[in-house]
Amino acid sequence: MPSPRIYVLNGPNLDLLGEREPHIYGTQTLADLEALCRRATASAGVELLFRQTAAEHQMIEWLHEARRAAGVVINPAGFCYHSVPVLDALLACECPVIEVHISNIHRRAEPWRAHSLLAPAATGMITGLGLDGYRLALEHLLQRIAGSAH
Ligand code: CA2
Repeated sequence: MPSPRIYVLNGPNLDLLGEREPHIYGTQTLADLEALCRRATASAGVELLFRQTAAEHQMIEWLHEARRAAGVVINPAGFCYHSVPVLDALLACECPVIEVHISNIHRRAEPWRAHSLLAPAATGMITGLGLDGYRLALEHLLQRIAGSAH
């Protein structure tokens, strides 16, 4: 049997993690985030696909690929404020989807950041816990996978 697949998908500008706005997004880089996600899943017998893109079509293709995966963790970044195509791709996912934001989108200086267009397509959302939000999302997915195995 192939290992269950978990996708961790990151949207536009998250490749700048650790380089700018450390007071909001911290000092760790995208590579550090990938390492954290790999550590979180290392002994669980799952395949982790960790990706980042600024291209909407690419994100949609990855979501199509992930439709029947074991789970998706997505930080859609700016896509969550305007992308109906990403929303539709998320709605087509048959697996649990956890939307993660590093910052607390409800506490940001710009009130518009609080409203994610994608939230109705998510199983749950973690916002404001920094990179730890990804670890918690992965832990949750691993528990669901373990629970569905018996
Ligand atoms: O808090 C988050 O994770 C966000 O999804 C990040 C998005 C922002 O538009 C959302 O409101 C909240 C922006 C990502 C920009 O990422 C940067 C990271 C480091 C330095 C500069 C930008």
